[in-house]
Amino acid sequence: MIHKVLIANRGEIALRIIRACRELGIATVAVYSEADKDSLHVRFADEAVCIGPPSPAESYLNIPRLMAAAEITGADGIHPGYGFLAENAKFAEVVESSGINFIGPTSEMIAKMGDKIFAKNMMRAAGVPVIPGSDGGVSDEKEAVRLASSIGFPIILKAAAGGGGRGMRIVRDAAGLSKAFQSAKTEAMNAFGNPTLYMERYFENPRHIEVQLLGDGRGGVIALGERECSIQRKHQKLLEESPSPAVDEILRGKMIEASLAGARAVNYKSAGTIEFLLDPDGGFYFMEMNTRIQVEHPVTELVYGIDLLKEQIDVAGGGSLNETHSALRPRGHAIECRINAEDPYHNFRPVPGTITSFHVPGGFGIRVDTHAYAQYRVPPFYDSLLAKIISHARTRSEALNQMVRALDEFIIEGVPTTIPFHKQVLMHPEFIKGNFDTTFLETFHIQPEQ
Ligand code: MV4
Repeated sequence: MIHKVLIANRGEIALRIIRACRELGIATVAVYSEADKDSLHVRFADEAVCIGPPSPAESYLNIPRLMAAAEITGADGIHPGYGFLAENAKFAEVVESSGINFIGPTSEMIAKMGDKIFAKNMMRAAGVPVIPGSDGGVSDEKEAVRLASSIGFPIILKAAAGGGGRGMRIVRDAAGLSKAFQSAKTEAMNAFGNPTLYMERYFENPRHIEVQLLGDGRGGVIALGERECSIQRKHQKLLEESPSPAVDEILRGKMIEASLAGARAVNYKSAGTIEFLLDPDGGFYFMEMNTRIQVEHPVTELVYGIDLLKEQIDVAGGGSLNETHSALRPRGHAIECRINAEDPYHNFRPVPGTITSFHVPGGFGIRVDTHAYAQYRVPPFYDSLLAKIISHARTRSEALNQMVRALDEFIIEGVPTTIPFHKQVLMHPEFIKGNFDTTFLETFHIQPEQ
């Protein structure tokens, strides 16, 4: 059992964790940087500790300061949220060795899944289909040439320590391989401190589909369907939905079986996600595993009627999954729009500043997760996510219709937001038909409204 949770995060996810703890009767400790002293997570937590100046390195990424805050408040659990230190194996290890419950998987699991080559090999051994490519790292240019000719062009080079799309190079022919290999290697070294690259066959028009997992680390594991995450820009997801318009009952069954096999093979504990690439021909392939609660978790919560944060905290405290978990069935369709303080008509440039008016939509089937309020100052130091609107209805078309209505109701003044962009996506005929892939936003050029 956990009695007091320190939330090593900020923004909407800090509030989301505080709400789950409240309902579980668990006390909460907020930590905040000097830039976040007026934030709602500070107001809503039972206690709050200022951990430093605005820069993430001196606050939300600073392990000694976080551990000091946990020690002085007597927290017996730490929730990392997403981003920041959520998938930092070193942090999880420090938390574990101080005798505090890290609300996530073990540090060992985070390290294993953080090594994308190791993760692929583990999943392949568990019988999960993985993207064809090199079985290990690509040691030098000569090996890159040899491998590419056996895989066939185009290929993609990825960083073993990367993930989420950073440090990747698409190579279309042998002539481009040498330069791409060297620059990807340098970039991987600079970004992750590890130059190791691996190679895969490159799929031109994939969909990005992920399966939500929950494990108790005692052999209990469930898969809560898939999320369609293909609407993204520069590896930032903008809109997610569940179920995917591209997944039928048969494919869903196969993706769930593969995900369960993967999770069981590692005796997974906590909430986690397996990311798949779905080829237009219907083949699906493991890409990577995320060992955190994700931004888009609410679409799964609404479709499956389960509070994933409460479950994640419960299994961290030693709780087991039971027959009520195995009996969960999907109902209807949910869609999430991420509302960022960004100008979608100027390259999604983040625009910090003061929100002068703020009115949140509501009504049937609408949930809004936000830390913003009227007069809130959006700081320039962090991610620009302001709010998530999630709509849930019996059918996809009703959920889309409700979402358009909610976007129309949302009043945010003082900073530009991605609201008008979302309305344009939701009204696009190919999006409405469910006919899109990860290249959708590159081909669909949005225009400022008249
Ligand atoms: C791929 C791919 C095609 N083929 N892997 C990996 C991380 C994820 N966020 C994007 N990733 C991709 N991996 C293979 N073998 C296509 C993507 C991909 C992508 C790649 C380059 C530039 C933009 C992209 C947008 C979505 C997906």
